Amino acid sequence: MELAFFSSNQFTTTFSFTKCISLSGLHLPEKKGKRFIIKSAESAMASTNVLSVPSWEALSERAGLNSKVPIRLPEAEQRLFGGGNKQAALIFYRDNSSWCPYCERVWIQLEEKEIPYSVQKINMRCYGEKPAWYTRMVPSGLLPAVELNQKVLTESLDIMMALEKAFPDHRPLLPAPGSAQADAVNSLLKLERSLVGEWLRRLRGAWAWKGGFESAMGKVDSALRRFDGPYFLGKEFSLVDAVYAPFLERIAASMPYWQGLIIRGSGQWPAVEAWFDSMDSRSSFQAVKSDDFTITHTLEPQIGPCLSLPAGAEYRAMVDGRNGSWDLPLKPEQTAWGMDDGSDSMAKVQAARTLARNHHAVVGFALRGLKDGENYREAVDLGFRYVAYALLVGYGDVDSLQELPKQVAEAAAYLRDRVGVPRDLSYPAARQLRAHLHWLVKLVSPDLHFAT
Ligand SMILES: N[C@@H](CCC(=O)N[C@@H](CS)C(=O)NCC(=O)O)C(=O)O
Repeated sequence: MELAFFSSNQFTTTFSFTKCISLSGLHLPEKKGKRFIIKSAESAMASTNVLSVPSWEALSERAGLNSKVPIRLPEAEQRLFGGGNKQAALIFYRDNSSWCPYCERVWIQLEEKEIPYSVQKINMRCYGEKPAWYTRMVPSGLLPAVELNQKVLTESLDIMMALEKAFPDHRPLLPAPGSAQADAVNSLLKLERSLVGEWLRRLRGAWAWKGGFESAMGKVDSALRRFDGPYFLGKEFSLVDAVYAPFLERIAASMPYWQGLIIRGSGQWPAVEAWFDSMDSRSSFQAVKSDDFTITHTLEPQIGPCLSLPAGAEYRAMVDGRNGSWDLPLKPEQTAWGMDDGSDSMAKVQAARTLARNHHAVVGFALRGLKDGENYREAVDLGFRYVAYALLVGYGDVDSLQELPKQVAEAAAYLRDRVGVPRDLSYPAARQLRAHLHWLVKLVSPDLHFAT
């Protein structure tokens, strides 16, 4: 996975769809007076094919880019909760790919408490040096950090405790002192650390601790029953849930993928499953949570190699689209993310809208996957317009796409494998975009399903 490629340059030119022409089942509108010449890579002059497909302007209009669309939470630079004269009370420094679990727990807390904040995104080390001003401010370079009343706070748990104290008028996420719930908080936070330790040992293949992970999960499941769930401290969501969420999410995606150990849907830890269902009903968690593909493809750069067991082969095939799971039409699918029925038309519109809004950056990003990428810009641009159109109107077998150079398929596969959730899109929209890019890959170059 690479840095975010979906920048937020708006594209608002209007262009109406005109008459439709049909290409082997896919009805494509023809842009008046202009057709697109696809140039072969070897020679920019050698035009090999002529195809019609809507312009990005027309696609933008069709995707509703001219109307005001709310900014997705991962893209927001400021969260004022109600607007008006409110000002950000703090600056939240978090990683710009939305991979960091420690940032995620603070993020959930800020959203749940509705503390007005502004966001500064900082790269993780795997993307290179951090900005010097950040390491001057936070010498360890670690994320997250929060700037509150001219003080810089680090260490996610310390930040969370400080926010509870500094914003008593915002929904308290810690129980009143003296209650059984208040007494349980520290041991629950310790249990979270021990669960994460067991998970990492198991995932990295340290078999000396065999059984340790299951035992820790059993303790978490029991802890969730202590106050009758569904959350750790009972019926109400608390800071403890925000602390557990990022790692339980990563556990639920990584254990089935590498080791075939299903967390959500196996019935082995029912209180944990009920907790996930309740968390899914919260808009904070819905907006910040990731999906199986993003988690499993970004974990190794962060924690090192994971032990891949044959027991995980089937799940891996599903997550990586190797068992037909990316073929259109998408079927309902249960993953660690939850249930996605695959037919959400708004998800398709969101995916098309993001593609149309950021088409220049997206095409440029996908060209990085090619040798001499710039030579193929026009062809890749055309292929991606087909994808946007298919998302908005429907896909089909477009014979003429087979005549596109195979580099279009390579670029589409490169992009498909780097769409990040929640950074670029929500999971249902990302799933649609991946599947429609996969459709293009298969049409253009049937031998190249899994290029990257
Ligand atoms: N104990 C710290 C851990 C923070 C941490 O490890 N952050 C990681 C990201 S998940 C980090 O900033 N790593 C440096 C980097 O990759 O840039 C906390 O709870 O805040």
